[in-house]
Amino acid sequence: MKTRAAVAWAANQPLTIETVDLEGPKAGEVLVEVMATGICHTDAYTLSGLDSEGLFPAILGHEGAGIVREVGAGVTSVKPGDHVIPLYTPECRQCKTCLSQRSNLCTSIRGTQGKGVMPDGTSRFSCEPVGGSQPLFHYMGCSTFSNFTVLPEIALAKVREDAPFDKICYIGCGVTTGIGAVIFTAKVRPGSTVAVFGLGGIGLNVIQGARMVGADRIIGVDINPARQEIARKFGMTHFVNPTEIGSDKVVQAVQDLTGGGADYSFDCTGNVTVMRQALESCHRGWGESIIIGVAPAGAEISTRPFQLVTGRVWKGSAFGGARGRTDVPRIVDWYMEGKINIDDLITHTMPLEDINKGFELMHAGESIRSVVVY
Ligand code: NAD
Ligand code: AHE
Ligand code: ZN
Repeated sequence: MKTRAAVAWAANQPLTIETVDLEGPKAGEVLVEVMATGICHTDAYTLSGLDSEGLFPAILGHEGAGIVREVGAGVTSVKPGDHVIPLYTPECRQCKTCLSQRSNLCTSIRGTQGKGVMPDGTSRFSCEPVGGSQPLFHYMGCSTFSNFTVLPEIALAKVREDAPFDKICYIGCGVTTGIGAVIFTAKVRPGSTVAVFGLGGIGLNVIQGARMVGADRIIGVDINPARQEIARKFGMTHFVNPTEIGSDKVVQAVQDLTGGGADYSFDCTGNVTVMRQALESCHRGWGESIIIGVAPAGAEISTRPFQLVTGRVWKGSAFGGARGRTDVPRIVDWYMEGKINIDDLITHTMPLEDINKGFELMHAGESIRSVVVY
């Protein structure tokens, strides 16, 4: 079949809208009509050429919601008409990691996913830009910047049908990543102090997660002063702007506001200097710092080992530690029950033709989340 898609032909080039050929689902695969997709900073990161797994030409996008249109042989967990959220972290429930119940990092298809192909090693997408059909790479196993896409069955969370696609697409990455990092990864306790570095599409969800679990003080750190107002609305109690006080004063500022250091901190910037600040802002003896931000290929983190010897813990979180097929439908329920606020974080919506505008708004710090509605 043919589908409309935004194609990333090369790093740092605007996406172009193309009519793309899409092969139908093979065994264990599902054809999904994507109804809406968010634009996450990770899409911009890969488009920038700094992703060590970045491949071109590709169809980016990993934060979608849509409807199952066709299933391949042997598919049993979804059927045509079901509403679904694509999962870049699938849940096969059979691999060593899934069975361990100790991590959400399902390994069953991670190898081929990182190579931009389906589990059988081939792509379902191709395009003829200048004559001659050329395969296009899938992205994070999702490619939601295409109106139709094909995914493995294990990479789909079935969700309730009354939930609006243009809002719940954000649960496909940002909402789950932020709230999940609080609930599943850090397991933040009521009454805790929390410091959140980077108040964008992820950090604001960390803040609302921290408020949900009853954190006492929630410190937000961002170089964009415009983030203060919306962060307070989501539960931030104190704001630190590194540009105003000097970035070398940030650690002390968080320690002063938390009686010696935060119980938990979260990096939501992808900047390794900020990751160090987040760790060192934690309380001696027990503070835990969670890295959510994705850093450029080759970047490394550092700190004095004494920071860890004296009890601070450094860990990371992918997709908020959520098990997609199990947890994502629950998070959709939380939204529908009014327990979490998604609407106020979606600051812009646009048709696919304007997708590059969504990237521009992100880079200018003007949007929290842009959503493309097909
Ligand atoms: P975003 O662009 O919406 O937000 C980033 C925020 O960080 C902005 O508000 C920006 O002003 C702020 N910032 C930048 N430099 C800063 C600094 N030096 N100090 C303080 N604040 C600073 O991006 P996002 O969509 O929220 O994504 C944030 C990061 O999380 C990205 O690196 C993204 O790739 C990553 N991410 C990781 C996962 C995961 O599963 N681990 C999932 C989604 C996104
Ligand atoms: N290809 C990247 C990996 C970047 C990364 O860490 N991705 C996160 C999700 S970001 C969503 O916005 C993730 O899930 N990581 C675990 C995994 O298995 O990829 C790189 O840097 O090489
Ligand atoms: Zn993302």
